[in-house]
Amino acid sequence: MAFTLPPLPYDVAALEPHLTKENLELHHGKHHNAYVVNLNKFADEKKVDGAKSLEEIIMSSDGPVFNNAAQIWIHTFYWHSMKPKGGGEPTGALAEAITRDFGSFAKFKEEFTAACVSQFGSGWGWLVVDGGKLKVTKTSNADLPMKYKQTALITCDVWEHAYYPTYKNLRPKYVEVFLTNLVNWDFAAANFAKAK
Ligand code: MN3
Repeated sequence: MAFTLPPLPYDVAALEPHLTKENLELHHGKHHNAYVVNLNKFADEKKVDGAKSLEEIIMSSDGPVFNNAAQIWIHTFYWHSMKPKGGGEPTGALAEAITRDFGSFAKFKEEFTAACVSQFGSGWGWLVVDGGKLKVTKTSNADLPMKYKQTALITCDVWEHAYYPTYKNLRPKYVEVFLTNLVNWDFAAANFAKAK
């Protein structure tokens, strides 16, 4: 059993000025890495089958094994949910589904922002596919869509460690910048294509 920290899909300074290099060094190098170190420790202690994938561990565990495995998976997913020069609007089938299920892209943005800003304490805002329909959801701590048979398209980390180094207490500003400058609609579209 030895999980390793997946590398960032871009340079640690690539999201500046929207998320600083210091912010990503801390978030990826310290927080994300700590979940990897802890999963290896707890999986060893709990004698988790070393042949299991991260997804299999997430779906079959609870307590510290679940928490650390899910945090590894979600953080890797979060890094891919952003890209340098991200933002803008999706195109093609995903754009059509957003209009179909939210009314408009502006309505989707309103719902996603509200979910991210209103999540009390630590957690995540999500765009998911649930039974063929797009939905905005939020989860607490390490809870995640796969537990509810939903397919995740994008996520925004709203744990304080995700934005404090750049935005201090201003979570709404961070969420606005996430949607305007960072969100990776190519990643969302690829996940959407696999969900259908
Ligand atoms: Mn985080």
